[in-house]
Amino acid sequence: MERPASARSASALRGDYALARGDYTVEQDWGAYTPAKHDRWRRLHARQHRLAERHAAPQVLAGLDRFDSGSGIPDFAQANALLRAATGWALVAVPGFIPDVHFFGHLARRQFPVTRWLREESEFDYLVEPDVFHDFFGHVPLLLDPSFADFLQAYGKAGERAMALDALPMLARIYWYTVEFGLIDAGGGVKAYGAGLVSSPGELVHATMSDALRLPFDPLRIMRTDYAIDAFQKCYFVIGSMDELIDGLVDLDFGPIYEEWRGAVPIPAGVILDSERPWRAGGPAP
Ligand code: HBI
Ligand code: FE
Repeated sequence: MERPASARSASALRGDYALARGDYTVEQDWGAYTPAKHDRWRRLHARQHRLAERHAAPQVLAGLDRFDSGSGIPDFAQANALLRAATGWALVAVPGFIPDVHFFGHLARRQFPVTRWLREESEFDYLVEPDVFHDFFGHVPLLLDPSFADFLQAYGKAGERAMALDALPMLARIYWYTVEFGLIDAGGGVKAYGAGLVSSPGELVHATMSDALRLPFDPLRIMRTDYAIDAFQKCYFVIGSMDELIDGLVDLDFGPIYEEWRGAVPIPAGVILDSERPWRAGGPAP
């Protein structure tokens, strides 16, 4: 099985793709995780959960509590029993990054690809490629939220269309600034729902507590905005409710947007346009 060219990490991919099926799924092989791996998971989970209690969105915390996965690397089959009953989603184990066409295809069928390997001790604080901790602690809890679950499937379906229109980079920005680095402020202050924030000790605090540039959620603005993959984000986008994601996506007519903007130079991350006001607690600045 050839290894997919990863969209995000310069280094060669590290998962074992030899046993991957045609859709890039593999067995999780939960029995193969060593006590040392489960111990590392417990330490990662304990540290991150303490930060998540203060800085993650309530929907994320509710999902973390329902999966209750602090005692060791979770068995995806057990997680799926809860997940299928709640929102019809199921986790599929993958060796790591998989080609866009397969990734979108899984999301369109309410299947979330979760990397099966856990980071090394030397990567405790940061790694470029998503591992099982990033995916399960960062992404999976929100799959229990019905509105987010609907959005993510709609995103998967939109991805298949974006590929046909050669506009994948624009749609990938939506994933990046919401599913990976999204912020929500339902009135009680800015909290993180994006997995890249929820699973990161440093950026979770930075995104919610620093004077970072935060802008109101705007799908077209996001599709025109560049991003960096190996540093803290230079800007974040804030929704007021989870419904904004699905509402913002289902009403978009991507065809004309792609036609107009596909070849445009992206807006550099961190730039604020003349017509824009940063997000302030309680809504966009006056
Ligand atoms: N594969 N396993 C995995 N996890 C991802 O988050 C992922 C991927 N392939 C492609 C991809 N993300 C991005 O290109 C998304 O924007 C689609
Ligand atoms: Fe991710």
